[in-house]
Amino acid sequence: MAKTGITLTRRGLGAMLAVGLLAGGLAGCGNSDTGGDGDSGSSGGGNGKLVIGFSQVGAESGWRTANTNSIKESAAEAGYELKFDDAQGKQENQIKAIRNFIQQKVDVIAFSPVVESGWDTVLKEAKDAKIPVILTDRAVDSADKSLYKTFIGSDFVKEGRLAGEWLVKEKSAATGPVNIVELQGTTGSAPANDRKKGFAEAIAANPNLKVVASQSGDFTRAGGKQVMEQFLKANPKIDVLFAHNDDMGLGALEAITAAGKTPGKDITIITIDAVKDGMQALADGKFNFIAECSPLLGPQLMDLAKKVKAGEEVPARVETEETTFTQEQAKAALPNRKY
Ligand code: GZL
Repeated sequence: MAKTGITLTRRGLGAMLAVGLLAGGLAGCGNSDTGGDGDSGSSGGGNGKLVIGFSQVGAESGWRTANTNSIKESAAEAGYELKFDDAQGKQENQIKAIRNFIQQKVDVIAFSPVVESGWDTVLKEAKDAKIPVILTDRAVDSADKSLYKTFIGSDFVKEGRLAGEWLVKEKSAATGPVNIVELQGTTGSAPANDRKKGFAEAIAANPNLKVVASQSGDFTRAGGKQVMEQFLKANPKIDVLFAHNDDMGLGALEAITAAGKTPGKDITIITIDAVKDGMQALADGKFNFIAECSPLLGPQLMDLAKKVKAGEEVPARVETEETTFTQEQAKAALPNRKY
């Protein structure tokens, strides 16, 4: 995905936000209802609070739960009214929610698009209603960049590339074919498309590395287990599993052990996210490498919502700072993990 605008780190924005929240909090400290799930109260400037309509993908993974918590907690801390909708993984539910937010005349609309395509019509309706839109976590493929103010989230191509680069090093001594199976995220979603792309580009450096099977497990544990069972039946020799998120990797662990194989040893496992359960599997030696994808977008979202509502200039893209973990690094990091 082409990057435009300035990339601000989470840390830099965090400091700016702290000052903003303190000022906002003092001003709004008289409100008992500080930003929970706004299911009442007039929208817009009704009670003087900034009103954000947020459409969330669903609750498919540990990452998503942590992302939802971050957004709800940050709205409460900022004293904003949050109208939160869980789309249960369905684009039509997100479109409906966005139309509801438009009718309710919220101040800002933010959402994590479940898939990349099919948003232009509803985003045009928001633009015509003069309600600014912020993309969080996942991107859209709209050619018209004026349909939203900014994107906050990760570089998924980089996450896939980091996973592939680690594998190239890990298997540099291999003299024969290294068979890889890939559990893709939700079909059509930006993280699935981009992680697949980044990983494929990186492993091209070692011709022994071959993706012999690739299928969506929809970012869920159940999906990861079910598809891994099929991979194990159809592929006698599997050396590596690349899962687009921890949850599918955790589901695959059950299938791998049920097939009498030792995860982390018979099959090298690489995932993305670094949620607590994934980091525990890594520390326990069941996973081998994780590329982090931070779900803690709440503070940045609140800061940007305040700015777009005030008509201030914001960067076209705000990227989160992330890292990677080996088994040893996971053991050291686990005690302080926030999610
Ligand atoms: C990535 C996010 C993905 C996570 C999955 O930013 O959209 O969706 O990697 C989640 O765990 O389901």
